[in-house]
Amino acid sequence: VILTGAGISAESGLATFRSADGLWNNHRVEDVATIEAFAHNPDYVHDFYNQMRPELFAAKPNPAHLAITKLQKNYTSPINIITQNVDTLHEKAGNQNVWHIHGQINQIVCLNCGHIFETWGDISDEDECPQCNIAGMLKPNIVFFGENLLYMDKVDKLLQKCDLFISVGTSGIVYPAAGFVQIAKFSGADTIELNMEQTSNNYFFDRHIVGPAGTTLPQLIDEILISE
Ligand code: BV8
Repeated sequence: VILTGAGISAESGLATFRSADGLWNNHRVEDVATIEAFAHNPDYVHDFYNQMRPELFAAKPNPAHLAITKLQKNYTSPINIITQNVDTLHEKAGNQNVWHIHGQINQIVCLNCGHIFETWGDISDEDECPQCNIAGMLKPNIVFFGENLLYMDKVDKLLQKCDLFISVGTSGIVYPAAGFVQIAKFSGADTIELNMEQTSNNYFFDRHIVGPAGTTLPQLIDEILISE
């Protein structure tokens, strides 16, 4: 299992969440990525994601994403990617078995009928659902703080039978994703963390590889494939 966070997309030019000023794309996360913020001011939150969509649409995968495709093509056991990222760089790199536990920027969900559809365009509070035609109930299919994660039953199964857990570019702050390494460890997996620094989760990682993922992940994957 490979768990990825915003750090794997940093070398593709996308902002991470916990940059120095604590802001994210010049906004406080609490103002744009909580279910309360969305309920209170849906247009403000729609605008935030509408502005982000073109940048993520244009973003290109970097060597870290591409190395995962190489691993999936050459490794005998199945490799699953659990990503906290809402960008589609794993898919653009040709990665398979990608699970977006925090949702995706190019998906919209209707809170009236549950229909999920794809778009890279703008969404507003007036738009109608293409399935039930009710207006004003569309939300980015992104898991806000206070919402349950997606695919958690699949994630639980993957972590229970995981024998190698690699965490790439996540600060280990946001739960429950930050607790996945613990479940993998207790299931007997070897655990490796790739980050620019050691994170707060260091107790559960057997190995820390410090450096940019665009360099460290291809190197680790070559090491794994040679020992295959
Ligand atoms: C839930 C959507 C159950 C927006 C996101 C108090 C204590 C503990 C937990 C909580 C608490 N209060 C509330 C909670 C729960 C809360 C939580 O964990 N809060 C934290 C902040 C304390 N979690 C939730 O609400 C989750 N839901 O628990 O549901 C529930 C349900 C109902 C009622 C009750 C309970 C929902 C969490 C999902 C929230 N949505 N995103 C969007 O993405 O548009 S989270 C957001 O943070 C992103 O998804 C992001 O991916 C995620 C994690 O951040 P990272 O990916 O790690 O990014 P970050 O910038 O932090 O770090 C980047 C790392 O990369 C750094 O370490 C850096 O060193 C490294 N790096 C940088 N460059 C590179 C690099 N590494 C390698 N190479 C590089 N080049």
